[in-house]
Formats: sequence, C-alpha cells, structure tokens
Amino acid sequence: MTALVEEWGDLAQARRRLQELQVDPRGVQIMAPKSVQRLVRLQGLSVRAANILKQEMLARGGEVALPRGASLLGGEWTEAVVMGTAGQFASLVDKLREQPVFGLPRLAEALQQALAGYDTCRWTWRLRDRTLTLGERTLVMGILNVTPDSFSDGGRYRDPLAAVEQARRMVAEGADIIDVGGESTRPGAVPVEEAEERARVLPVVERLARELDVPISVDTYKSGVAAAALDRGAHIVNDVWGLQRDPAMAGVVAKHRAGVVVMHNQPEPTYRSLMGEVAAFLRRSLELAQAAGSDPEQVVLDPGIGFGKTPEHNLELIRRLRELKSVGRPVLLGPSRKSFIGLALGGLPPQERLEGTAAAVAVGIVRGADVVRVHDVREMVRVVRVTDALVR
Ligand code: HH2
Repeated sequence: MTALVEEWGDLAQARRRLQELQVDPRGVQIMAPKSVQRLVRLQGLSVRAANILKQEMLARGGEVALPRGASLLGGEWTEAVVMGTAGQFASLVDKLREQPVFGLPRLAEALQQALAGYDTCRWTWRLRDRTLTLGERTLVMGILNVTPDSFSDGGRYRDPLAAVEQARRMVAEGADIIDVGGESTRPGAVPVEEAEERARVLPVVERLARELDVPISVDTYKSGVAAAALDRGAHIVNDVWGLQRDPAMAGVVAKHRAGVVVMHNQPEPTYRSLMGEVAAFLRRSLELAQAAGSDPEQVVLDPGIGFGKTPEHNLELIRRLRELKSVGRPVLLGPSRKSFIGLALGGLPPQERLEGTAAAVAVGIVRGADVVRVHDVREMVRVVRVTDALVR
C-alpha cells in the first residue's frame, strides 16, 4: 500500500488524470469539476448579497469567508472570499442567475467570467491582419530601445542602421515580436517631445515592418506616435499607461484593429490591495479598448513590473501573476534586468542581471505569463523553451 499526494492544477489536467485512471467517461465529467478547488475574492459586494452567497455556498459544501462586521450586517458593502470546487461554483452561478435581487445576476456573471478567464489556456491575439496563438508556447518579445538613456541599453541602438541590425539579430535568435521604444520610462528619465520620439521611432518601425516577418510593436503612450507607427506598418501598440493617459489612444488602436498591450502603471507605490487594484486597472483598460470599438482579442494585459511598485510588490506580482487572468485576457511580463533583480542580488547593476532575469522569466511562465519582454533574446529563448517543456 502506498499513498501519494497529487497536484491536479486545472480542469483539463483533472480530466486527463481521471482518464488515465480509466474512470468511465460519465464519471470523468462528474468528477473533474469536483477535483479542482478555486478561491475567488469579491470586492464591492453588498452585504445582503454576501449573506445569500454564504447560504448558497454552504448548502453546496463550499464556504464564504467574510469580515466579522459583514456577517452581523454591519456595513453596507463588503469583501468576501468564496471557496469551493469548480463544480460547486458552476452550480452556484446557475442559482444566482435566477435570482433578480441584490445584483445577484451581475455577481453570477462576474464569477463566471473570472473563473473562465483563469482556466483558459489557449488564446488568440489579433494584430491587424494577423493572429498569434498564445498559451501553446511562451512568446518572446525582444526589446529595441532607440533611446539615448534607457536604463540598461541606452544609446546602443540610436542609429537606425544599428537598430535594424539588432532587430534582425533578435529575430534570428528566436524573438517572436520586436518592441521598438523611443522614450525611456525609467524613473527620472527626461520626457521626450513627440516630434523627437517620432524621429527616433518611425524610420526604424518602417524598415522593420517592411523587412521582417515578425510583428512589430511600438512602445509609446502617445496616440500621435502610435498612429504614425501603425501607418508605417506596426502591428501592436505597447502602452505603459494602459490606454489611460492619452484619451485618443484607445481610438487609434481600434481604428487600426491593432494589437495592444495594456500595462498597469501609477505614480506612487501605495496599494490597499495590490492584486485587486492592478486587476481593476487592467479591467478598466480592457473596457476602454472595447468602448472605442476594439475586439477584446486585440488586448494583452501586463502588470507593469517596476512601474509604481516597490521591490516587494514586483515579487508578489510575479508570484501571483496567474490571478490577473481573471480579467479574461492573456498576460505579458516584463522583468528584464529590472532593479528588483539587482536588489535581490545585493545591488548588482543591469549588465549583471542575466541569470536573475532568467529566474524571473521561468517563474513568470510557471505562474502564467504567455509573453515575456526581454533584452537578452538568445539566452531567454533557451530559458523559455525549457520552462515550456516543463510546464506546458
Ligand atoms: N518596461 C519598460 C518599458 N516598456 N512595456 C511593457 N509592456 N512592460 C514592461 O514591463 C515595460 C514596457 C522598461 O524597460 P526598458 O524598455 O528596458 O527601459 P526604458 O524604459 O529605460 O527604455
């Protein structure tokens, strides 16, 4: 007699394990949802809805954790963590949908969407006339900073010829996308006038779009630069303000049916609930994209490592990255050579952060990253391939 504690991560894996056990097909259908445990945090829930939720989940054998005040009908709004199996959640959602009081149908919708997003493992990313499949393997976005002052490679690719050469090298090394940026976003960088940013970025984008087969992304939060780059053949807008800084940006993306990376960003690293606030920001970015006429399949989410975050926030975001999939779209991670890595290594400079970047990329993939944005393409493609072989 032996006993082995097993880990069945998601429904697809549960089905496979049950089939391997030669459970009959009907049994697989019934048991797979019972074997997967989920925890869902709800914020902005009315106390009345919370109490109904608690009764309904207890009746199904699940649980709902509430702050003390909420169960005594203390305040009006509360937070809750709902606990149950995928099967219990499915039955709960069906029940809540039928009760047109206290916003329960909306709650059912939110629960269902979050669980479906979290459990999706294959996505389509629409970029103008192309589509990329995400989730089957991790894609690598190679960074091309045509700036004099980027924190780790400033000044190296300012000359358009050197930039094109570097892009070709990255593609030969396995990059799936090239991300061209003309303004450093590191803390303390000097803001760049739009005319200067255009002059840096556009000649490079134009040549790359013509000469390379991979999609070209433009790293800008200015709608004028994005529109001009799209006119010259770029496929993706990478906006480090998640469509929330320049009000014309969402319209530009929609008009060109471009892919868009919406990154979380804020001026100060202060949070009441880090994951909840980052997810809420990204949900708002996705809504802005849709309101302007984009398909949700154009959008990829990014937690914004190093932007308005302390080193501890960056570590927590990578550790809990998969939670962001509750928003309902795939996730890009950009840890490359960033300062939290230098700090974890006792203060090493950007050029000494290759192995640390590899660790962050590998764990990021294990935790749900679908695309990684990196400087060291040759090395990180190797890290990605091995991590994919281990976890996908
Ligand atoms: N990080 C940087 C710039 N753009 N875009 C996305 N989507 N995600 C990121 O994490 C991200 C980004 C900062 O890194 P880098 O481009 O290397 O430096 P700089 O801003 O100094 O040019």
